[in-house]
Amino acid sequence: MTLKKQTLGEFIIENQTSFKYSSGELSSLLNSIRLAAKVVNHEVNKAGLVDIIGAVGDTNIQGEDQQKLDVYANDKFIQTLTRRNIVCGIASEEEDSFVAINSIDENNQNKYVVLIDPLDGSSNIDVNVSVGTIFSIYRRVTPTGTPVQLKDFLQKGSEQVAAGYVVYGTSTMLVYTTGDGVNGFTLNPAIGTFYLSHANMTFPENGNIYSVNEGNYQDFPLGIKKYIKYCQEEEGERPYTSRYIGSLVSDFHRNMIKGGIYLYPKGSRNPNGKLRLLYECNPIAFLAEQANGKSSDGVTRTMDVEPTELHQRVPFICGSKNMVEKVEEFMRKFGE
Ligand code: AHM
Ligand code: MG
Repeated sequence: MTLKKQTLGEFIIENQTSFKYSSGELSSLLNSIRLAAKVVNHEVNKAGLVDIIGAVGDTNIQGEDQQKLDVYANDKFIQTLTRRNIVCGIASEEEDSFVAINSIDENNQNKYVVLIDPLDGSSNIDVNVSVGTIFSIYRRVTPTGTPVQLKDFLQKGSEQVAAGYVVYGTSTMLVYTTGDGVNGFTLNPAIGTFYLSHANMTFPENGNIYSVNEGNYQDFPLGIKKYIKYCQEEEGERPYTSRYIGSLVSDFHRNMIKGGIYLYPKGSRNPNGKLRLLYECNPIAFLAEQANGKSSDGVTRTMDVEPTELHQRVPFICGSKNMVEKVEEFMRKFGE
């Protein structure tokens, strides 16, 4: 007997009641992200056709301007969430400031804000390597019907109500959490439907993969340098395998399935690391913790960091629990 696969749409509806603030609003929001993801996926899949359909700045056969894919993805996610009128504000890695959506209208009772990195790892597009979208959802802290404010976005990661990513890889997957575990859905491109393919995803407690841009080695704090050497030593399960795609979602996705750790530490060139707390680190940290993994800057839990600005960067170490704890041990011992 073959079991009927559950679609993402069915899953969202069936799990709506288990969500503590259930009002259907979060379900509509997740459905909009699902829709925008399909549209962006379609465009990402055409990326290699640039010589045929035209380069950035050209006008295509339908008379539309060709956009850079990260700009396209940003527009699509913002448009979809705005037109359906289901959030009161959006902040994006691609925008200088947040976008308020009819939040001044007292009839607008939308209580969620979305923070998004519409196309992360976009330097990989030109070479046909996976990229991703990362999203993070919070309840606004200011009253509904009043203008949305910066403080609605500057919330600690521990306040997230949902987070997830879409990975545009050999297959396209949407992976998300609403604080009740992590589930992954794979897109069947022939019919444009996401199906539950990875139920209840969890990190193995230990792993043997480390993902870091070792080109920055000289720049790293001593604790991180010592940890990298530890990964390379021959003892027990070690040396570990090095795997670095340079696309956070893909590196994280692989590590969650196989067991591993991702590191983007600080360095003299990037004094706070490279990755953005609100658009990249917090949503990935929420997924990691929901999947029995761990995330910190080497000392402090990522989701406990108090945000001070929208585009804030933090060092980011995330993955299998025991591996992250080992890095923290090295940081305590050797520090800078
Ligand atoms: P982006 O937001 O400009 O795409 O940068 C984020 C990406 C991550 O996906 C990836 O892990 C990292 O930058 C790679 O950086 P580097 O090339 O410095 O190793
Ligand atoms: Mg990014």
